[in-house]
Amino acid sequence: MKNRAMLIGAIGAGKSTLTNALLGVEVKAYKTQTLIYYDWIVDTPGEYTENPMFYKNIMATALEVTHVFYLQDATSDKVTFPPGFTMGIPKIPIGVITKSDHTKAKIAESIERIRSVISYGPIVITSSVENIGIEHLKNLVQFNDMDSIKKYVHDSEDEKLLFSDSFTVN
Ligand SMILES: Nc1nc2c(ncn2[C@@H]2O[C@H](COP(=O)(O)OP(=O)(O)O)[C@@H](O)[C@H]2O)c(=O)[nH]1
Ligand SMILES: [Mg+2]
Repeated sequence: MKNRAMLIGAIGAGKSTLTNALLGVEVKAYKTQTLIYYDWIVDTPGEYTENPMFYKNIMATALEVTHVFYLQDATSDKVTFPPGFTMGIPKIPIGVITKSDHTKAKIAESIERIRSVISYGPIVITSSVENIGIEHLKNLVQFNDMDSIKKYVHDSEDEKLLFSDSFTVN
């Protein structure tokens, strides 16, 4: 299977804007009511994440991808994903904090939130508007195992790229 990422996150978290930034093209901006397949990205409706009734849709769509981007809006106080949510989805998890450029962005709080969702995996602080962290996301999707991802994160020495590891005590 070609490496592909599914984007999940609340309504307004920035999924469609991030899709544009990742693809480097302006795809039509509208409220995504259904799954939209682009080249290597699957954009999902925010309802999938906000309503547990749709979790089965997330599971089904996950079968078609290699990576899942879990979006946490830095400007939102909403708890988007239940703790440990990534454990139920057997695909490489990547935490994405969106809107880091925003004046109301709460980065530290967002990192803590996404850490509780991603027990073991990378977290990227991004801004689709200012093109921050976008390159890291593209690079991360090329890796097929977490050891390579962990090495990439450490070698990058970028404070906007973290690795969440709640399993290893050190
Ligand atoms: N400041 C800022 N605003 C953003 C960013 N990404 C998205 N937004 C805004 O957040 C709103 C929701 O974005 P959208 O991509 O439609 O969210 P979606 O519902 O998850 O697809 C829009 O008004 C975007 O302009 C960002 O990186 N920075
Ligand atoms: Mg959208």
